Amino acid sequence: MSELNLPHGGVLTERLVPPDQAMAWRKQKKLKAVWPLTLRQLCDLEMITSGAFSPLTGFLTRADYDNVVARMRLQDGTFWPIPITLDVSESFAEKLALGDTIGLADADGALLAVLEIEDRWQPDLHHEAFHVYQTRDQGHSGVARLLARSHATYLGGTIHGLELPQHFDFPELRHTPRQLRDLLARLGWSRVIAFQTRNPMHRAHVEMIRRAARAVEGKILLHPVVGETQADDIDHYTRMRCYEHIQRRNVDIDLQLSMLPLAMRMAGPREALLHAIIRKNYGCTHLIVGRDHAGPAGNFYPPYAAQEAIAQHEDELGIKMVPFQELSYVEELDQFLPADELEPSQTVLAVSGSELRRRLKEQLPIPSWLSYPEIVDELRRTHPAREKTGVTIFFTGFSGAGKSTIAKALLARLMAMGGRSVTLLDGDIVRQNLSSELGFSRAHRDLNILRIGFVASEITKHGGIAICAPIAPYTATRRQVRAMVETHGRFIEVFVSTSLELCEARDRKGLYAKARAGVIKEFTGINDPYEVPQNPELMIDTATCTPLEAADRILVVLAQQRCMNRDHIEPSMSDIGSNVTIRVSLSSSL
Ligand code: PPS
Repeated sequence: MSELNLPHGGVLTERLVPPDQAMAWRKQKKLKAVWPLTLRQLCDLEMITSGAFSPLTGFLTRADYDNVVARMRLQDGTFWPIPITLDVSESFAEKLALGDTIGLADADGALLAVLEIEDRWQPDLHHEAFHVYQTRDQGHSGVARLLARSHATYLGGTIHGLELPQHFDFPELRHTPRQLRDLLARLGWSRVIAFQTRNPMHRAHVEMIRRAARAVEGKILLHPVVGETQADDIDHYTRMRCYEHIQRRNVDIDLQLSMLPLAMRMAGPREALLHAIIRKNYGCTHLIVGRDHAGPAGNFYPPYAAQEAIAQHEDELGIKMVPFQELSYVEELDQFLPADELEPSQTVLAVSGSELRRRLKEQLPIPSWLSYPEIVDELRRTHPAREKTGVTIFFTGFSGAGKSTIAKALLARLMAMGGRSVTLLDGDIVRQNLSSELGFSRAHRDLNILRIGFVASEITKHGGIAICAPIAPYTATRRQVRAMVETHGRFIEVFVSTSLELCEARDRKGLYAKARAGVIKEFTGINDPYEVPQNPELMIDTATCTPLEAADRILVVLAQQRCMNRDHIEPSMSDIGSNVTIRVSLSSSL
């Protein structure tokens, strides 16, 4: 163990208390409140408790936070690039005083740690974004998360860990820093090169670790991030199977695989610095840093900004960087080379990440030089053909606009085509079952829509078709549902734009008359708001088309978006005018 790198700050600050103390904390009544941790916070807590975030002993206090944001240092001068904070709702924070102790629980309510509250403050999140991410642009996924999804109050203080979060996935590949250090020591490794990744690995990555191992005569720690990553990243189960294939394929490389429960911020250079500190805490002596290390989609940082940041702080960090340029495949040599080793006469082949994803989705061939067949097979298993991808068709509009009627017509069309499971979550049906205890206040409407969104996203995840037909009057809630569903498949928002006047004139349920008479309060359009969708995939006014015509227009959009096979819908894919008639081929399945 002594030959491995020392932890950042000199010692591992593991925070787990002995089992008898943990039991005492669980039984004692002094806890002021219990905060249910978000996934991000759960990851951060695990990193603090295990010592992976050494020398942190808890969530940052205000002085540490201010220093870290402004100059990448804790108050005592220790280098630390990213604020690790606990954000809680104002209503939760209001109940607390400095000096109180609160519990921190996982989603099942299991108490994982207690926090002694030393500080409580309202952070300036825009200031934090500007310094940590170098932008306030919400096109940056980390910034969007910080600004749109953080709670308003930060709590700072010391953590006492009662237990580490339970993981049932690949438990043999999950190590605390101490466990990994012990393992590396048993292997007799002293020069250990960490490879950070949140993606599947292909042949270029293998070339990279091979070159790194050769260059510094070290062994490889394959250290994939399996905490919170980007919403559209490939799930870590698939990735882990891919990494295991890499290991089996390359037995000549000394390679240890271990999972890292980090929540990534996609903060580019600052995040790369954090990655270096974490790997140091696990005993590594080197870290591979490639192009765009820890950068989000959208070119927010120059391609080699992370390398420059690490180079600048390498001495103080005490871990060495193995920098890499992008590797390109040279056809004549059947080999990957960095840009500075390429000859102008050579044929360089490249497939971008997005092109690879497209090929997987469209079931197109993946060149053998790019990856190994078993990795392509794994990825194909998790990228079903687009026509088999789950989809949610989400209607929104006034009561009586025609949502349910079109939804039923669409259901009938889809069922007639066969081959897919279709579920209708109609507003009224949901109100009778899933949301029977809810009324029509904003809070209750939001809850109702989020429940529908949850069920729809599960259906979508499993490759089904969910048709939802609530009023869903609020833009922000509809957006939340879209985000939930798009993690797993497609989301088609259909705004049934039938005018309020027509809905009221129809008044099929007699509800408008009651609302006008004041018998029904908070009735959408009469005495409650409806926020018109800005960018729906489709707008349908039932004043100008029949339910079956409307259903057919949706089918065309589904086909255009490749949620179903074009061959099954005929004839015109381009004409989505209100008069379009589409013949559905009954013999074929989706
Ligand atoms: S929401 O806002 O999305 O939660 O509403 P939703 O669940 O879709 O409403 C379902 C049906 O409830 C009837 N109803 C009302 N609608 C709006 N406002 C008030 N106050 C209200 N009270 C009862 C109405 O018939 C809705 O069904 P649809 O199918 O839209 O007519």
